[in-house]
Amino acid sequence: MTKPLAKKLVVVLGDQLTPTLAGLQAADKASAVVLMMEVQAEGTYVPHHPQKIALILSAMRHFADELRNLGWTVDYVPLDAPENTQSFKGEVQRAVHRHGATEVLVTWPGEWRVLEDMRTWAAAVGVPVKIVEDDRWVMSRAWFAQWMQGRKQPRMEHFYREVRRMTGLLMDGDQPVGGAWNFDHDNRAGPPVGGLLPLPVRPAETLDATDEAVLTLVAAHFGHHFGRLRPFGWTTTRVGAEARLQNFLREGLPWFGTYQDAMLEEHDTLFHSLLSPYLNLGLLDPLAVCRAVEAEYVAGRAPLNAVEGFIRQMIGWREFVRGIYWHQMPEYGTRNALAATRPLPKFFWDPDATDMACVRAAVRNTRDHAYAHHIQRLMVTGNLALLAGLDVQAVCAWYLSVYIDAFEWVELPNTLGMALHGDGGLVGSKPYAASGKYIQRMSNHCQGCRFDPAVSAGPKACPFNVLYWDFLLRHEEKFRTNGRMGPAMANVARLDDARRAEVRREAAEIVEGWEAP
Ligand code: FAD
Ligand code: DLZ
Ligand code: SF4
Repeated sequence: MTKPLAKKLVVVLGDQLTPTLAGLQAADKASAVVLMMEVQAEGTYVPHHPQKIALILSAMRHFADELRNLGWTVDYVPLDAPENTQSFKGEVQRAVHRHGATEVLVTWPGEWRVLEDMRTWAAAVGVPVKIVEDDRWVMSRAWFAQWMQGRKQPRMEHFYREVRRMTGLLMDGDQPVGGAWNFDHDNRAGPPVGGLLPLPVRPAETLDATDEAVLTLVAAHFGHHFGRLRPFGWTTTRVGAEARLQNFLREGLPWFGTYQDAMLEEHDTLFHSLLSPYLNLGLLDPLAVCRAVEAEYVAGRAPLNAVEGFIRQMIGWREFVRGIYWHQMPEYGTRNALAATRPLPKFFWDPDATDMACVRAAVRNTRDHAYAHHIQRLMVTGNLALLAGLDVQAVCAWYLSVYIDAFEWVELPNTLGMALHGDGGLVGSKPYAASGKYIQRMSNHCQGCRFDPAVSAGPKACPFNVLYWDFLLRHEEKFRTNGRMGPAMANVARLDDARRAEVRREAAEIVEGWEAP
């Protein structure tokens, strides 16, 4: 007698929208059923920005069609299905019964929280649940664990060189193209003035019926969350994401490096690619994107500083933070090395509640587009949170909820580690603490601000200046021995007692003057 075929239920999550996903490859198209589920719990465990929820749900619906066209049987549970239990586990349980499945296959998720939940599914649903490794990464978790062995201070730059060698990206034999691994010194120009055409702010997208249905649904269920739902400028399909990539290669990449760290009051995106949500959802393949970017250099259409800078973000930072996340969780999420506990002020949800022009622009961008570029995230809101000692957990929850591309594997190391130094120096060797002078150099925000970046005391003083000195004073003991903090700590050491007391008093006045939400 032949054994009856096992009926597999393949679960595909909202950030696993890749036709070659490991979980799909491990199943037989002819007999398996793919389960995709929209659940309220995933929209509310932190109050995600409505545009982020809309992007994920609409991209999921489009991907379900893509899979059906490829011959898969897809069981898609919409958010408003009357019997929807609104949780992953509840929906997997119902689907196992519905289809008489004998095994559940699921690909490794993007968040520790979801992995922990998955580990309870088997007991709840009564059939084996196999979690297969996500292979959409250049460096596997296992490779990273080995690389970490014996390293107390893992450095992204060392990791990045390994990945360059491994992939051959921008390599000339065993040497880096152009004779250097890193061209960051060419990538620190202030804001562009005249002559240059910045990347257009997201061209109006033709929303299809699927997008419109999702936007209506999201408005009804999540419309009260922070952030505007419309205008909705994100593309929700693989074809659309590829078109955005092509647009970036032409319009943004040549200037990406030079203006990578710049900020402009009147332009929210400058030459940034805005590709992170598509990469993180699985609509774009990171390595294919890097190869396309490298080809622009080879063809002479983009300079090396731009191409190397972009590739470093992708195979350097993006892969590195993912490695750190899975290597260090769950303990990593509880770290708070600088004991930062102050509640978030109102202006994190209301740009009009602050007079700081740079902060207002970053929060406005976040509210309107669920987006802020890296320097806004790191050197404006992140820097402010670091300097003011804002609560690490609350800041991380804010970043996870408000950004279109935020999944915990990438959000947490960037926020807790890079921006807040909450991991004590695992992601970055020194805190990215900066005064208003940095923001003045890299942006035109200060020109229209009621504060003055050249002033460090009194009513005109830029709050970043006062808080910067207060931060260094608060952590003087800790950073005294950090070589990379040397010049800053030498300046702090020179402050006399009267100036120290003045800094502390003014810093307290600033943070205590911030309105609560
Ligand atoms: P570009 O500037 O065009 O960069 C190209 C690509 O490089 C990005 O699409 C992204 O995939 C990758 N990249 C660049 N920097 C990083 C980085 N530090 N870590 C990982 N990938 C990087 N990125 C997220 O994808 N999700 C997040 O939730 C997230 N949270 C962040 C929180 C803080 C506090 C900080 C400082 C950074 C965070 N980043 C996050 C990294 C970075 O800011 C975004 O990837 C970038 O702004 C996305 O916009 P873009 O596609 O226009 O990027
Ligand atoms: C963020 C999110 C949201 C808002 N909604 C869903 C959903 O309805 N269904 C789904 O499969 N995933 C959603 N996600 C993504 C998850 O919260 C989570 O980040 C991923 O499952 C991690 O792999
Ligand atoms: Fe920001 Fe200070 Fe410049 Fe105002 S003066 S925009 S607060 S850095």
